Amino acid sequence: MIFIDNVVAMEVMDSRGNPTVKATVTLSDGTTESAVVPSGASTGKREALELRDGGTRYMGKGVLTAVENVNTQIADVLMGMSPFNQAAVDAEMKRLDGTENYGTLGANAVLGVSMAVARAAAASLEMPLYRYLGGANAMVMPVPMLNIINGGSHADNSVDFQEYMIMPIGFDDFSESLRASAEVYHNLKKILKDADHNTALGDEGGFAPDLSSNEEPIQVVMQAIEKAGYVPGKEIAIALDVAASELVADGGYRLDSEDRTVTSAELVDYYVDLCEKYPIVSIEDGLSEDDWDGWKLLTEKLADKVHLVGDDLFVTNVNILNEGIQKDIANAILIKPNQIGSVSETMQTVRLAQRNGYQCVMSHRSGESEDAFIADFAVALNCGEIKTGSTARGERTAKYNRLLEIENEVIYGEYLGAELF
Ligand code: 2PG
Ligand code: MG
Repeated sequence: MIFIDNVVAMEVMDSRGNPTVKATVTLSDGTTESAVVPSGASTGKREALELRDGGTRYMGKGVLTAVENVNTQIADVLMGMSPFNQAAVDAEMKRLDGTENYGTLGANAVLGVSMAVARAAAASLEMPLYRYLGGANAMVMPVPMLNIINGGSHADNSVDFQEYMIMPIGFDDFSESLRASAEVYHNLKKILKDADHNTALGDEGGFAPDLSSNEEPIQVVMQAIEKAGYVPGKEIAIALDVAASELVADGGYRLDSEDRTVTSAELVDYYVDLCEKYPIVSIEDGLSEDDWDGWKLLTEKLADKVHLVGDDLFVTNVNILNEGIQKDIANAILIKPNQIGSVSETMQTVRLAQRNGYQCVMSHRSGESEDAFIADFAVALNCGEIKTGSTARGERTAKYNRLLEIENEVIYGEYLGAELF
């Protein structure tokens, strides 16, 4: 019988120059696989704990304690276990931690090991990761959401909304969708350059120009879609991540670039107006994680035509999602494994979402690495959508490039495109 023979971790660098955990698992048959944990900037309050060392080293962001937790406590309990029972491995780490949010070991320690175990199991069986995790029925190639204008806490510009994304929905397959998206990206760069805007990139590979309202980026993206020769709304649609939890101030939502503070109801009206003017098919975190009344209003007004995605709102947590389902809040969920801490718990949340008709969007974090685990994971869970940045910066393209490989292997695969809406 093949068993987990060794578990070790080390501190490596993420895409923002902060340290993160890389875990490596070795099996008794000699298989060795690793995984690197991502890290967010606009994090939800109820996310699992990301354990940082504090002190002066790396401005307090070191992860040597998390690394040590892997090398000692986690390694101790996992060694000898089968790598082919992911749930048992994850449950064992949960038991060892003893808290709801991985407050003892750190979700960064646990997730790294959880992902590395899945990878090692797949490699030992000579299966691609998406096939191991998803089985014979893992066939859906996700529609990408490409964040081509970055704002909010991902860029030092004036734009309040965090992400302006394009969704190539009018194409037959993933690779054509990616090509069209890259063309829009290049046209956007030209438009910005011609208008004397800065074309430096934000954390997720999108541009980060100073624009004078939160609507102007949408107009610029519309121009870029057209300039690239595509029909907005039909071939390429628009998605937003407002990350509204970051805008809460003065008893409302502060829109600095527009020099005004608005109520939930006013913000919802703003979205309704934007959705009438532009082909917006998805709005993530339109309201803050604490504003469930606002979310209810947003859901009532827009759920029949737009995906309303809960990120900070649900933090990939099965219990919070369940509360949302009961209260009829949102109709889609962002799936970030590090918000909840293990592969099995992420899958549990996706199952609940899918049973209840909530669209799942597999997602990167703004702090990433070359690890493309989420590309395989999106296909494994037939998510249908993936958000992993623009077509620039290696940590973002690693995921798209992995999806291109997967697309070549998946026979009888589907690319849902406009069918999603
Ligand atoms: C988000 C993410 C990813 P962060 O808000 O959806 O784009 O950002 O990782 O900073 O939370
Ligand atoms: Mg978000």
